[in-house]
Amino acid sequence: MKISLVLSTHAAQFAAVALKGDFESNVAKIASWGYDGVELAIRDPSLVDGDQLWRVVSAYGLEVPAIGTGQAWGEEGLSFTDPDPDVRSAAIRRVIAHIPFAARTGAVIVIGLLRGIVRPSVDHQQAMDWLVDALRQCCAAARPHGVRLALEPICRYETTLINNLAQGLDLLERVGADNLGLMPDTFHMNIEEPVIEESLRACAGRIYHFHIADSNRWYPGAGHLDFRSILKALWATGYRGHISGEFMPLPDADTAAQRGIAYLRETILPSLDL
Ligand code: LER
Ligand code: MN
Repeated sequence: MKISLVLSTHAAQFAAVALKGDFESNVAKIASWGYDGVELAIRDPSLVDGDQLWRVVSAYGLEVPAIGTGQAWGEEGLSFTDPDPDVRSAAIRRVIAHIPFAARTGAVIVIGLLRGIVRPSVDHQQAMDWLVDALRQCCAAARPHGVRLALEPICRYETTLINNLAQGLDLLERVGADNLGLMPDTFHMNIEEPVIEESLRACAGRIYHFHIADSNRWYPGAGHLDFRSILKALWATGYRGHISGEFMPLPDADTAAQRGIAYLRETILPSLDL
């Protein structure tokens, strides 16, 4: 099982992005700690030099399994379900702008909070219709380039739209695009799923990326999640992509990143007999 770490290309507000700051020195550290890849959180692809990013990441032998898009929500308020049609269009254009770099690196484009959170004034059914329409447009634009998208079920404390994997599977049905899958996140699943392993089993073949953090959103090993059982269930679905660390930079970012990978590589993965 390959392990990656979320890395922002710019200083970001989102607290669970493990590492922020100078890009190349972070990539060098992540590679030296034994990670296989970096999931890049990119607010706006027009503000980064994709050639340069890819040169740096490849020079350290790392992959880019996914691109996170949530900063466009967090920092600019873009969303697929905003009442303002111009904001919805801007969110769709922003996702489409990620396609060239995703095609080049083989990264999955992650749709997390960019879907929006749906305020009480907005009709839920209307928001779902906007979401389905936006995902169809993004998937249609991505398909000719061989690019896949992954929708992340996010817990109730952060959004009212798609909190669990069953709702995610229903959404995939409605969108009807084979380049759209799900990205389960162990932190959110611990809040929303009745039995994490069973929910994962129901998603066999539709998991395109995976986020890992412990129950308290610290690094794996710092909380009470049973990663042996969860990762066994994930493997049994046929998923062979990266498990990507997205956890709080606590007690500090470097310590969290090192302890997380040590726990997974030394304690959990060897016990799975994969
Ligand atoms: C992003 O991957 C995530 O998990 C959300 O909690 C962002 O707020
Ligand atoms: Mn996540």
